[in-house]
Amino acid sequence: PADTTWWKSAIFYQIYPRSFSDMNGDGVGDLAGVIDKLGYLELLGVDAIWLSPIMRSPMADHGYDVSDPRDIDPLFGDIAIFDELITEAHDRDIRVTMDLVPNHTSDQHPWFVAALAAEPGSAERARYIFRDGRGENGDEPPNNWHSVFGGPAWTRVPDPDGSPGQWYLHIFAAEQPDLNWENPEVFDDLETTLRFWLDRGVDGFRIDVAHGMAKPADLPDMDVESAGLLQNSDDDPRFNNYAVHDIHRKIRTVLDDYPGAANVGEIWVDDNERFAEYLRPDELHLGFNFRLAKAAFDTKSIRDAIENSLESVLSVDGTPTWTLSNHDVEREVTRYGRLGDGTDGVDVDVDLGILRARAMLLVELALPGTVFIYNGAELGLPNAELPDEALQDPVWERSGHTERGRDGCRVPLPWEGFEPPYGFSTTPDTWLPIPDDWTRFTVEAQLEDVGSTLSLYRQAIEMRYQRTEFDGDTVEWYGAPEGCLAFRRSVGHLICALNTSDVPVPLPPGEVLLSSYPLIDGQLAPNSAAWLV
Ligand code: TEU
Repeated sequence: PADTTWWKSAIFYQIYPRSFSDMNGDGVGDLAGVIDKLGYLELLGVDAIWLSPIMRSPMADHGYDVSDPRDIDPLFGDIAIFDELITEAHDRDIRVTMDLVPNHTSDQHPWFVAALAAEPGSAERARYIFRDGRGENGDEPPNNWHSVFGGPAWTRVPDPDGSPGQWYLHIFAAEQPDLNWENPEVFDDLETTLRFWLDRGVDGFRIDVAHGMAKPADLPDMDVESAGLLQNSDDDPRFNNYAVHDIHRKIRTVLDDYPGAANVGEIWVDDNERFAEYLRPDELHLGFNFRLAKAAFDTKSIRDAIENSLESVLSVDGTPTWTLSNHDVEREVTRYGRLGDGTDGVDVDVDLGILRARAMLLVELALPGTVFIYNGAELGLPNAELPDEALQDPVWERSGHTERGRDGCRVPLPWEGFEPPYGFSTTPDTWLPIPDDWTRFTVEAQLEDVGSTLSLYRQAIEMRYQRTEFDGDTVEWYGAPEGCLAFRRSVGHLICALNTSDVPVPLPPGEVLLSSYPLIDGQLAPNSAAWLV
């Protein structure tokens, strides 16, 4: 706790609790499983964990639909085991941050249950966003907003007397009604939640949809053409409304009562200046930046992502963050291994994807700032191909089975052995099936193999050069051959070179510390990266 700026250069490890480690044999990961694997996380060398939601939830969106924000869902454990996790993690110098979902609640949250039972215009309804419908009988949604998961962002509910009534807003699934952040009760309750967990020793939060929350009072139609189904347009009225900054300032005043606690916001905002606004000194400590995760494996995309990320935070003295994947996106191995259009029957070359993901981990860990590693990335896991009947993500249902959703990156982790469930659980009946050819991805197999992706992660994390406070350190670019990039940290002086071309290329001058693939006659191999000093 003495070190209040640890988050400026930390390596966070994102745990998707359902899929990390299952100790009670129900096929779903739990907090006892996290405690059991703390030794592994220490070996990996991470500074902090971020737990995807573990609060009480009916699990319509696997915990991103919270029905009691101040309790642990029984699927994962209870408050006592959570307290034990905090103590044991802190004993190992691992900080614990948790996901917080302030944009919406579950439809089973007592507030929403009360809202449905109450009259339109009541105080109960004023905690959510209820509106009359358009059209003659109010049977059309109040505006044209889409749910991010597909379909309209509005659902109609009956009045208490049973007659057709108002509509409520849900930017995500219908089971996730959006809160009305104009209502002071909403912040007061969030403050109680923040203090509840901070008082137990939590080191901060990952704030879900941190660019959401505030909605424009008149709820204007969105431009469906330009916004599409995703919320990445900076003009999308569903997101990035200016009043959201007041909310972040209020949250910050609470955090400031707990020195060393830090928040990272999920901010899908492309514009550099608008992104930077979230990182002003009285708002969020950190903001997720998805540029690297969205960049293709080519040097122009990667360099643009790095430059934009740096530019957007350095203007406000903020800390850059880097992430290659999370529980919402396709795993990097699959992204980078994607070949043409799949018409020849093979659309992903997993081995190629692994080579490239190994190269990118060296790029990511060479950059100044904070890194977020999604569980399983350190094993080089690809997305799993799942049969239709296994799919659970609400995206699958809501999109009318046109989008397969995010289950493929959420499959339980393989720990040991030669067949599913690979030590994840005692039951083979895991919540999502684990592919039966994952023996080479297990922790056990990779710990023993110095050439494994896990070993590369461990070496890179241990060697990561500038682990001191981020103090304006940035990157200086070198001229590099076609298909390559190379940069040097201005303070740390670590050099990183990446070759995305299909021929070996000369390295910048320096002593090679680490490479993602053996050098070829002293040159950097295709699809590889190296660190030098
Ligand atoms: O994600 C918000 C978000 O921006 C996602 O909609 C993202 O664009 C999408 O998943 C891509 O398919 C957060 C959580 O990370 C996600 O898991 C939740 O489902 C969502 O909020 C709702 O709480």
